[in-house]
Amino acid sequence: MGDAMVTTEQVRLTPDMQSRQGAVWSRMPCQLKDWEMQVHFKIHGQGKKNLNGDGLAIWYTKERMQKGPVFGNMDNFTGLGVFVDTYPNEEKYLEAQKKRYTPRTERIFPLVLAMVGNGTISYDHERDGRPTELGSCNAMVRNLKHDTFVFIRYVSRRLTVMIDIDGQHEWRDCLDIPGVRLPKGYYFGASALTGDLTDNHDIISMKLYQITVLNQKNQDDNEEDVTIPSVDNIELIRWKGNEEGMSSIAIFFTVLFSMVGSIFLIVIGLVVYSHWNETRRKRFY
Ligand SMILES: [Ca+2]
Repeated sequence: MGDAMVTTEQVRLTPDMQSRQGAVWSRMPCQLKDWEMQVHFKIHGQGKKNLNGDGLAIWYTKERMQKGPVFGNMDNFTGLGVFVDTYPNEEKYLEAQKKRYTPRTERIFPLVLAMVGNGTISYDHERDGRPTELGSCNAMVRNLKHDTFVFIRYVSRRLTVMIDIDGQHEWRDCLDIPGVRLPKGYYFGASALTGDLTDNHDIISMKLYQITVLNQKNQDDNEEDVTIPSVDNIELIRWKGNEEGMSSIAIFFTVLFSMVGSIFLIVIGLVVYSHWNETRRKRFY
């Protein structure tokens, strides 16, 4: 869909041109409980370091074929997104805000990041998804001569992402998160987006493997089916903008209590003043 071009060698999600977005989606929902997805991709373009973007995303979501701002896919998605983010928006965002805010963890770009959405959570593009990040790692993936792969494994509710980008045919750990609950019957997809900054975002192959886990049958039978994506021990927060600032409700109550407090003080003041006036009058006459 979108600006994606299908050739015999690859699906070019976006060409190395501004303001493009494209995607490919599976037609069939995935009914596997445990699976592995191996994605062979290539990101390359004319842009010099830090002047290219924005990256591509691999999806396992309830929704499919919905254009939007999250690497060419819709925001508030339901399911899993694994992003290969090639442009550090947060750096520029903090510079522009003139904030002397130092992020807790330094992140080096290009960045591979995983996010789980439950349909109400927004991806914060300005901050490269930091508020909703489950895990991430650095991956120097641009303009390489050798093949580059990202590997997503979802087995026994454990999400593991590995990368093979050094041309050594070795998987390198990127992130590993237990307790990830993803329903069956979602769709696989890949999408990419360019803005002012550009790159060719190519998908060469996506290979899905069913994984069979032994000795887990009894345990699985006791677990009820997952209907909404979630991650154990992590609250998938709804992102509302400035995390240092006050929310509108907080501002409302602050103003309300300030007003009530001021009126209370004025009333007390008036009572004390009239009482003092009276006693003074009594003293003089
Ligand atoms: Ca970014």
